[in-house]
Amino acid sequence: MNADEKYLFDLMGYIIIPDALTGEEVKRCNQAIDHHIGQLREMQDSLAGGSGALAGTSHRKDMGGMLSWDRPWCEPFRQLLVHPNVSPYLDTILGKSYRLDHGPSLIAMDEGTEGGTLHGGGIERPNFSEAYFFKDGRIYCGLTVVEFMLADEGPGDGGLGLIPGSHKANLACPHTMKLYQQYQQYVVEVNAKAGDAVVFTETLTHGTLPWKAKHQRRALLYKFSPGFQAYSQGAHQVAYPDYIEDMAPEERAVMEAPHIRR
Ligand SMILES: O=C(O)CCC(=O)C(=O)O
Repeated sequence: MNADEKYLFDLMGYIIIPDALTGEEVKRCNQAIDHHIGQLREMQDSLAGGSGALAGTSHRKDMGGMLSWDRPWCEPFRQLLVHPNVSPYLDTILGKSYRLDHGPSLIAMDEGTEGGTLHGGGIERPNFSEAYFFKDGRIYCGLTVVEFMLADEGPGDGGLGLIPGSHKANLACPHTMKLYQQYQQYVVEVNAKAGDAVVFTETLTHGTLPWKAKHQRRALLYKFSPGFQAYSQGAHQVAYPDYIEDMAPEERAVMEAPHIRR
């Protein structure tokens, strides 16, 4: 990650890495997804928050579990955890020894699929797991998304939308803006090609614009955290020692693996 890219990420809260993946890598991911297409599920609930500007004729489709698929299907997804075109960005943003917090998950949208409300950002950062600040020449960032595009997202298609700079916002985003009903000119529709990767801090206000293109949207999301902290429990199945059972609930709470407490 060079000095210009660092400046842009700090300024805007996101950066696009063009051609992060080769055409062959994109093809291998898409073939593996096609092989498991029966696992793609349309969401039961709407993400549009009742907004007419985000409404559509169907809900978003999701799929997960790629890292546990049989070989060779899992392989392209495992390689993305440490991809040489992407890890240097995560090393800079999260520090070396970053960890997979959760994911990967696929977002798939067919023509007419509704969007999802904008969320996160500014004062909505609930705690340090999603913090963003800059100190002594270094970026300090909590939960960070790498969104690998497995299909083109061109102008007017919809898809990933975000408010540049909102990771530093000090005031709440207007509700009508989160619903994409007002101030649409300040919401950037991210345009990227299959193979590009968009890296953004989860504190950036972001969401999904209704999908208008004829082809299926496919975006693959990995969510990373610095190695020392967690937003979720990640892949860890923590085997607690037996004596935990004998502890008072408040004592037990202190023993838990790093994860977001709700
Ligand atoms: O559609 C997108 O790419 C954004 C997804 C999103 O908002 C999220 O995963 O929190």
